[in-house]
Amino acid sequence: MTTIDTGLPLSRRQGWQKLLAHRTAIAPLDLSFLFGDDPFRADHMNASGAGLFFDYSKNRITKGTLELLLDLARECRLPDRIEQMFSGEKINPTENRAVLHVALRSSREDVFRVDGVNVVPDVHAVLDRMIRFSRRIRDGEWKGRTGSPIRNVVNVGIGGSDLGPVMAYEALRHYSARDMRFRFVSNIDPTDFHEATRDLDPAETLFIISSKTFTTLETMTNARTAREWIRHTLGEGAVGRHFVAVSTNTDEVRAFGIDPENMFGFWDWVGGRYSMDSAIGLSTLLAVGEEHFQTLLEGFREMDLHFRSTPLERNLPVLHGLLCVWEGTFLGSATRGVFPYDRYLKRLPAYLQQLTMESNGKHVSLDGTRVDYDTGPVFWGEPGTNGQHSFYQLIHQGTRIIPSDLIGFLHPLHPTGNHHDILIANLFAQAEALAFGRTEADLRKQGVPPSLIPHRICEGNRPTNVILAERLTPHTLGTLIAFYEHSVFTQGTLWNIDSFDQWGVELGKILAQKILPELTGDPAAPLTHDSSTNALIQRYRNARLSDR
Ligand code: G6Q
Repeated sequence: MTTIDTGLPLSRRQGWQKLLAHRTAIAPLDLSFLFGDDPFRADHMNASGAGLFFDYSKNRITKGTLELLLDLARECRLPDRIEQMFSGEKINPTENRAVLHVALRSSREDVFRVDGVNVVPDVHAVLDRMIRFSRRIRDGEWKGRTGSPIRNVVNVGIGGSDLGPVMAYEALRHYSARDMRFRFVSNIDPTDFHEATRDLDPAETLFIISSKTFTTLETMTNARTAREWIRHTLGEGAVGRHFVAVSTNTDEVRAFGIDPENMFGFWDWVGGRYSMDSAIGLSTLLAVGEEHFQTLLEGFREMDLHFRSTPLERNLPVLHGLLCVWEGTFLGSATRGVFPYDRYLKRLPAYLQQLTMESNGKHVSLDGTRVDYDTGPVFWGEPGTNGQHSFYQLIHQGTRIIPSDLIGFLHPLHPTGNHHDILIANLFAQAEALAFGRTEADLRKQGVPPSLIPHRICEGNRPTNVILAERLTPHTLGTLIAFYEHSVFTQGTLWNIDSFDQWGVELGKILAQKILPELTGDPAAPLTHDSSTNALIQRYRNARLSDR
């Protein structure tokens, strides 16, 4: 296994000690004070790049905090680590893999090497095939078994093979083929398959079986159900016209009955949660067409270039990542919110939840020692204005601090009366209210009865980042996703962890394989789990018996 020398863990670095001391020194300074003290704070605490504007002035930081965080990033050799990623070094040591999702959005002239071999020609060969296939589907040239064109596309996949496609489809719906229907089946719960297909005509339906390994239990179970659904109505020979695969596993794809000619490949240097711009994005391409898909890739690429070439102090993903480490590890915020002020981004929080938590939910550093600091926080969110009428209460007045990203667009996709003005007024107002709150003095001036004053005080000092772009386009979506990908990498580098493996999801899968036959086999067979698991299994066995 290739190991990467990443040096000392965070807590043994000089920079860490300095930040701890600094944290104590600035603790009394809240955001009201910091803004009062420096009327130009917003002017120097923002950065722009790849079409995004990033206002980070409403974080609990001073200029000094930022300098110390940047020093720490240098001490953790962040610039070297960035170069290692772009150079195809095996920076995922526990799986002995390069991490080269940046090659997926390369231009044809770029060179990205893995084990000395330039992977860019392969990336473009797959992309070209995807584009040719999408033309045939969208133009109605590809016919189903009965001669009907394909009008329904169902992506079957889970985790990284589902969340990106769903999120991108929702985000780019405005740009999608409105005469086609796109559905996504991920859950093993049969309801998922039933609801996704109940009103579809099999003769017009294409299934994309998206699975890097082509062995994932949920996906393969759903894929077999889909195959039966097609065979049942269209006959044995229909599978070839109604199924394509996105995978790295040709043998399993063939064994399933899909011609490898209709398989779109990717590579082990693409992690599932970093794969939405690989062939896993086939449903996105079918939905938005090649021009928009290319623009999406360009957006990713622009942010990649920004990340690779911009000095740390002006580098958006680096700044965001450092602030996440500051808020989470140094100031102890256990969760982080992301609140897009755009309905099309309704699945972005779920997508980012996997990206951030599967990447940085790690308890050992790269050399296998237990870390003695907190790593990735719980990441969660919802579209903003809906959240304002529910859980924002806790963010304003709860006892826990929840740093948040508020994402908005300067121009609406559907200009309608003053809707967009109200939407954006709400975004800005929330950031202001969270930062500066409402004081006792304000409430007295307003004549609020004294008994109500404590209930109505908002203490403020709640940190937010505001991320703005011109308009939600495929390009913007690409830059936004790459921004978060590289922020995650920045955080993982400071924490000295492997952001690209996911061993934690393995144990539950293994146990499920053990429990499944215990549920369905001899109902009297003895059970050897803990007393709780035994009792739950027994309860389910009894329910199955009563169903007979
Ligand atoms: C992502 C993870 C995981 C993976 C799914 C699906 O980084 O590896 O979410 O994407 O388990 O795996 P397959 O694509 O192999 O079915």
